[in-house]
Amino acid sequence: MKLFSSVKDVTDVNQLVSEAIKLKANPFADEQLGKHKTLGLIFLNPSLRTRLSTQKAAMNLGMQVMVMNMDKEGWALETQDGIIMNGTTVEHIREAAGVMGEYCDIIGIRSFPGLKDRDEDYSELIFNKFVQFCGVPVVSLESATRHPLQSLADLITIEELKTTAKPRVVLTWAPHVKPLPQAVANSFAEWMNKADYDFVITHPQGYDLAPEFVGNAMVTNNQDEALAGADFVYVKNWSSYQDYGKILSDGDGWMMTNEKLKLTNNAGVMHCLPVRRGLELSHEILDGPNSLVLNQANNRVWAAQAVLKMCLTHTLSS
Ligand code: AN0
Ligand code: CP
Repeated sequence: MKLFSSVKDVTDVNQLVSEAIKLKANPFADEQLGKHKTLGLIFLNPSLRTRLSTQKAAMNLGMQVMVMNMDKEGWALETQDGIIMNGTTVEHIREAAGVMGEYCDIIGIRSFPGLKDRDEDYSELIFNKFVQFCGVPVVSLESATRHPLQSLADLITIEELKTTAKPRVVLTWAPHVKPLPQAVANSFAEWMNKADYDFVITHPQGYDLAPEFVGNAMVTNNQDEALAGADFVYVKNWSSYQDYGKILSDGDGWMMTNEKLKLTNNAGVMHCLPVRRGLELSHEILDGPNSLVLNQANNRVWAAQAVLKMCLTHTLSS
């Protein structure tokens, strides 16, 4: 089955980035490709960017789009196999995914982790069941452990703006009031490791990401050391992987500010959004010349368009 959930699902990442940049210059070049094809976007969690950018990308390719807010408008989904459904769930994911596959040529699905059971979250239960039972290509709109369309947009943004072949890219943890998934950070790390940059991850103790995502990145608990000479700083909160789903401290002093920007090589500052102003990132950075958050949001369209084009032309590797 064809799917896009990880950098590993892409045969040639450089080619995918070039494709996205080409589509950005000429958005309607393939407007016949998706004619009479339907994209179904299924959301089990909220979204602004993913929903609109993927919809826009599909429209640029001439596709029809159906959006379903499953969490609010669908039947309560059962995901466990073999159980007697005499509780609150109404419809099993086997039937729900199968039915949607009947109506759609490509399905995109967003399903956040529960942040209670690490093994269940990291087994990608819901995403994988959709892949198994819907019978059409599936694109992750952020799953329990990854957010590949975001990471591709982030990679495009860095490729467009880098001034050296191997920029120093720093992923820094930031404070937040709610326990958030590790998905954006995991995925960013996975794509950065693939890109052969000078990639550094910094976070307080207890926030190490899963080793399979850290890869060969340099990891330090000293944020100042990480930021020294950075060309790009990617700011993101995540909850603990070790003490799964927990917030371990208030993260005082970890917010990215103009003062910290002085340590960098006048770095571009990135965030996937939505961002908590004055908590994760300072107002001055978000409103200042170093912020790349709108460049990233813009590139979500071209990332999605390149991936949908890949699905339509059957060039996904897995
Ligand atoms: C989500 C997360 O951190 O995974 C979605 C980010 C795109 N963020 C929040 O829930 C704030
Ligand atoms: N960055 C991102 O995925 O935003 P949404 O959650 O609003 O889709």
